Amino acid sequence: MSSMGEDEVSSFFESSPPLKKMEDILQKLNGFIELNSSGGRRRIVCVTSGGTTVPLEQRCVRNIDNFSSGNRGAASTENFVKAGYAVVFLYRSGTCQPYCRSLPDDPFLECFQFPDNTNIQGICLSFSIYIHRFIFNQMFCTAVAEARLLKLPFTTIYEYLQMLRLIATAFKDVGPCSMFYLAAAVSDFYVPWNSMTEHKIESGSGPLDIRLAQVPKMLSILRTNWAPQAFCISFKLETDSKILIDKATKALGKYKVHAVVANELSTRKEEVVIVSSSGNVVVRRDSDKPEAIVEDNLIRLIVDRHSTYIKESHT
Ligand code: PAZ
Repeated sequence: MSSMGEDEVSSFFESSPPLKKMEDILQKLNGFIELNSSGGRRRIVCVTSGGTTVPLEQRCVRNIDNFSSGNRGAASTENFVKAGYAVVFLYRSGTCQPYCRSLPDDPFLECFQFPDNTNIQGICLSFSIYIHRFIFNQMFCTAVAEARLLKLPFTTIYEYLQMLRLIATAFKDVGPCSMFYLAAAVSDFYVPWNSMTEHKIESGSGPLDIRLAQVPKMLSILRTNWAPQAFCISFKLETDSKILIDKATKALGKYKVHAVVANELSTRKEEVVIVSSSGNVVVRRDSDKPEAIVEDNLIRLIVDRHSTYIKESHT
C-alpha cells in the first residue's frame, strides 16, 4: 500500500472521536481469543454485519445510513458456529441477530394481531410457537455466547473501523486459522470529525450543502499490516447486475483478498458468486428445501477454502 494511503488511514484514526468502552472491548476480545484459539483449539472468524452510519453533527441528530438488514451476517454466523468456528460478530446495533433472525420485530405484539378468520386454536398454536422459539432462542443465544460467540455492536463508521482495527490486531497471533468475513455495508463517504458542526444543523435557510470526504480504504491495510496471515473474504453489492462481476474482480485484484462474494441487491437471498483467482463459482439457495438459505452452501464452500488455505500455510 502507498504511504499516501497509509497517511490517509492514520489521519482518519487520529481525527476520529475516541471509541467508547475501548478497554472493556479489548478485555472481552482478548479473553475470547485466548479461550478459543490457544493451542489451535478452534478457528476464529470475524463476521461484520449491518450498515455503518455517517453522522452529520457531532451531537448527532441526523446521519446518512448504509443499507443492510444484517441478515447475511447473522445467518453466516450461525453456519460458522455450526462448522466449529468461534465467531466475533461485529454488528450494527438494532440489526438481525444470530438465532433470532426469524423473530418478528415485536413477537409478543404480533401474536395478538388476530386475523379475522383465525380460530382460537390457531391463535394458541402460533402463540405457543412464538413463546417456544423465543425461549429456545434466548437459551441458545446465552449458551453460545458463553464460549463461541462474541457480539460487539457499532453504529457509526468511526466505531466500525476502530473496532475492526482492534479485532484485526488482536487476531494477528492466530495466524492462518483466523478469518475475516466482511459482509457489513460500509460507507464510502463521510464527514471528517474536525470539520463537522457540533450542534444540530439549523433548518430554514434554504438547501443544505454537505461535502463528503472519501473514507480511506482499510482493506489493503488489513491485509498487509493488521492481520496479514488471516484468510480474508470481502463482499461486493451492486444494484446493476451488468457491472457486478467486473467490480468484484477489480476489488479482488486491488485489495488482494482471498475471495470476493458478489451479490445483487434483489437476488442476494437466492444466489451469490464467489469471485477468486481460481475462477467464479455461483452459489445458490437449495430452492427445493423451504428452510434452506444461501448461507448454508456459501459457508460450506468458504470453510473448505479456509481449510485448504490453512494446509497450504503449514507446508
Ligand atoms: O444485510 P443484508 O442481508 O440485508 O444484505 C447483505 C449485504 C448485501 C449488505 C452483503 O451481502 C454485502 O454485499 N455487503 C457488502 C456491501 C458493499 O458492497 O459495501
